[in-house]
Amino acid sequence: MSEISSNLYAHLRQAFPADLDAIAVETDAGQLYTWRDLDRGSAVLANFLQSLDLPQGSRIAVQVEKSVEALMLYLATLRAGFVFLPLNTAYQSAEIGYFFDNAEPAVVVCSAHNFAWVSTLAFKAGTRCVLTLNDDRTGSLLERAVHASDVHAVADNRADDVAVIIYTSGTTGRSKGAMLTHGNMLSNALVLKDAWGWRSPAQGGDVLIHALPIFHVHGLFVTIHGALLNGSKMIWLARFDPKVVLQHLPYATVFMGVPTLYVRLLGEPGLTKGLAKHMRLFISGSAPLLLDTFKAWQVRTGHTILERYGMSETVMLTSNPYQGVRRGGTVGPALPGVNLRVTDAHGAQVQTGCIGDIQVKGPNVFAGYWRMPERTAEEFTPDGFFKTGDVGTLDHDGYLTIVGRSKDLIISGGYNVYPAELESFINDLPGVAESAVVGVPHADFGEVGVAVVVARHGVTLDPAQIIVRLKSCVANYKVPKQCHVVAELPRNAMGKVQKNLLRSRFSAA
Ligand code: MLC
Ligand code: AMP
Repeated sequence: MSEISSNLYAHLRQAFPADLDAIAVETDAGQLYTWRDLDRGSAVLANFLQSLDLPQGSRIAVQVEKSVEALMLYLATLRAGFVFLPLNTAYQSAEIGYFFDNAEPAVVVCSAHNFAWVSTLAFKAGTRCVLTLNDDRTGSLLERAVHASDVHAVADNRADDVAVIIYTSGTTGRSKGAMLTHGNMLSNALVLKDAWGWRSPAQGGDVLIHALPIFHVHGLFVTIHGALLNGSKMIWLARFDPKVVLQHLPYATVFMGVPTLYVRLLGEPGLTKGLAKHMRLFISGSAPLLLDTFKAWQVRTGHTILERYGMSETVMLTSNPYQGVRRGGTVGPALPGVNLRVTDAHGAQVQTGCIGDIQVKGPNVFAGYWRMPERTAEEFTPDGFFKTGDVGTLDHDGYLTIVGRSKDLIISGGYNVYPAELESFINDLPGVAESAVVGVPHADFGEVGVAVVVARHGVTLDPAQIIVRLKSCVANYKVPKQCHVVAELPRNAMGKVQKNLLRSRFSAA
């Protein structure tokens, strides 16, 4: 038997059910896509991409609304052996311009309504081809690809070939592109298939409700690879709407969400044990799940949420057990194959129960930051462990509890917001002397940013105007929900801003 290529798509394709005419994806608009549609649609797009005669390793940057065609474009990029670069639809021109300059994508695909400004930035960065893809199956990508063949031989990639670049914002400086290989993602998807007890079609199958955006690790990899690698149907929701999720709950078995999704679902009186009785598994991640939410979910649905932990650079790292005790407030033990340790400031492993930095090693850990060898080296220990920037503690059973972060990061509704990035935007505004952005607790988003700003001598600043200015230059989810003008920022003896004081002062507000 010939050995299967290490190309991730080859493995996903091998897991498609024998009946290719079975439904693979059902959208909330009632569109049905079979497994054959996914295979042929991605083949057409892969052939089209390859017809562009792009150099090996070309980046295909994609900023489009969620659609099944966008999913096919992802699969097409994988199977053609190019590098997929997903971009949040909320990113504005300053953010996108940076990504294009840094990644130099050969192809950019965007929504038609953004074509003017996106193509200007792309051509400036040397991109050869800018195409459009809309969420109603229109756009120049599909028009140009229409004549391509629907038969395609999957590229023969090696496990260490880069498949995806995911940009993560930085605590200092600009965003870094985390390079994930075919091997990183396949190894992780295979581990999760076992760990979460995915039921094969022969065992009755699983049906996943896909309610997340498809430009980050959670909605692009954990959900999609999980379903495809198991031959499981997806109920594909264009956006998260708790009422729509409830309508589909009786026909599904698996749901994955960030904590905000669970909080909003709990706000629906229609969420009952009866409605959730066919469900097999609810999984939460990307941000801390409050114990209150964990418990309220048990009471309302009779299900215990399985919380897991991961990040863009590593895909999934730990998971509460599928069979076994799921402990609220913890993210469970390290997944098989993941070597996880908690260390002190000198890199020595701390005692069980003590708090320290979380470091990891394994086949899932990324290949480094795109064109940033020094930054990559800084994030690894001499013995090859990746420093996650998260702080936690392991108990006697190996369960990890995340207690904080050494990186200055706010996680809002599952999206990462880096204060340093916002502070630099605020500091550039006229009349601003300095600023600090801190995260405060929020009932819906878990945490939100608050900006604290000091005016230049003799200037009167309008906090509302600062928010308006920020909304015009950064993704809307990054914009602080409040802005306060103060006389000065509290500093310690070293001159460092005491963000903890600002956090407690403005939490109540
Ligand atoms: C939207 N807003 C947010 C926000 N989402 N503000 C802060 N944080 C967020 N996450 C803004 C909107 O722009 C709007 O601002 C206002 O808040 C109200 O918006 P909304 O209508 O309530 O937002 P909605 O469109 O419903 O989106 C909320 C959400 C979405 C929770 C559904 O944020 C979401 O899909 N989050 C999931 C993120 C995710 O997939 N993370 C995975 C990362 S991978 P205004 O000013 O316009 O009114 C990862 C690794 C891992 O972390 O381990 O998984
Ligand atoms: P990202 O860089 O967007 O992939 O975000 C990764 C970060 O999200 C991690 O480093 C953690 O700080 C956080 N994270 C992911 N899952 C969890 C979780 N279950 N609990 C707490 N934090 C989490």
